Amino acid sequence: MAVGIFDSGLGGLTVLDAAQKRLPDVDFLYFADNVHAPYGVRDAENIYDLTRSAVTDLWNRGCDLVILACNTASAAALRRMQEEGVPEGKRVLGVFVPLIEALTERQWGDNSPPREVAVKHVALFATPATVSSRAFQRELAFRAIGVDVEAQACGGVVDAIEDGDMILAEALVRSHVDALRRKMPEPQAAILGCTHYPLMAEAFQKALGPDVQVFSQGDLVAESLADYLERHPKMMGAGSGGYLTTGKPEFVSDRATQFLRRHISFQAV
Ligand code: DGN
Repeated sequence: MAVGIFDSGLGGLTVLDAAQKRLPDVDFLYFADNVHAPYGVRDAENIYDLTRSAVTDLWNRGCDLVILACNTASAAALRRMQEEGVPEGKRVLGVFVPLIEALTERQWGDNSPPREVAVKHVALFATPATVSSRAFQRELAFRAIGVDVEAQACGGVVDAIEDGDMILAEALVRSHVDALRRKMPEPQAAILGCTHYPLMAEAFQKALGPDVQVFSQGDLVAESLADYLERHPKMMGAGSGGYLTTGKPEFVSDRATQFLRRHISFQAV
């Protein structure tokens, strides 16, 4: 039995890792579309096509439930896939909602009208595609009013992480935080709106300072998944767990092993 987890590359491992810790008895099949990464600089149509094809592959391998552990794919493809219809018995979920529920202190599925929340000034760090989609602001507006969101498109960070160049990634994080501060000098909270960024969480926190609450998606998505599977146990699906990549398995395995600090072995799709 396996739940599918999809990302364009390695960032979704931050969600997978949290999900494995929260749900040790569930198998996960991870799909990294490394050959097409990064998605963050592609147009929405292309991101939709790539995402749909990877998710269909995971469904065909027996994963009834697939998590888009990628904000860029969630922004460009999730609503559209849900609206166009998914095959019977299959489901696809994204990573925005658990994060926004945490930010707005809502319980899962609380569909009451938008209301004032404690946090007023929010910095959003995400890929260029996620920022230009405004999907985060749209989902937030369903739940909260009076929140000022300043978004910073963090060009280059995903590539640096995928290449394993953490020194460059850290320098880019500092410069993106500086750019954000020029637009919003005193954010109260910062959203790491890309699943790659928790790998740089310390650099973000250091650049933002200790007074800014930094929200990452891993634990929040894992908790929400645990809740979902409790209510829908059949969605654990068939098939077995593992790691798949459209890229070069050895290279991707080395990077993943370095990030998660345990041996990970990817296979070619
Ligand atoms: N990890 C992806 C996200 O959460 O948006 C970004 C990956 C990419 O391809 N840019």
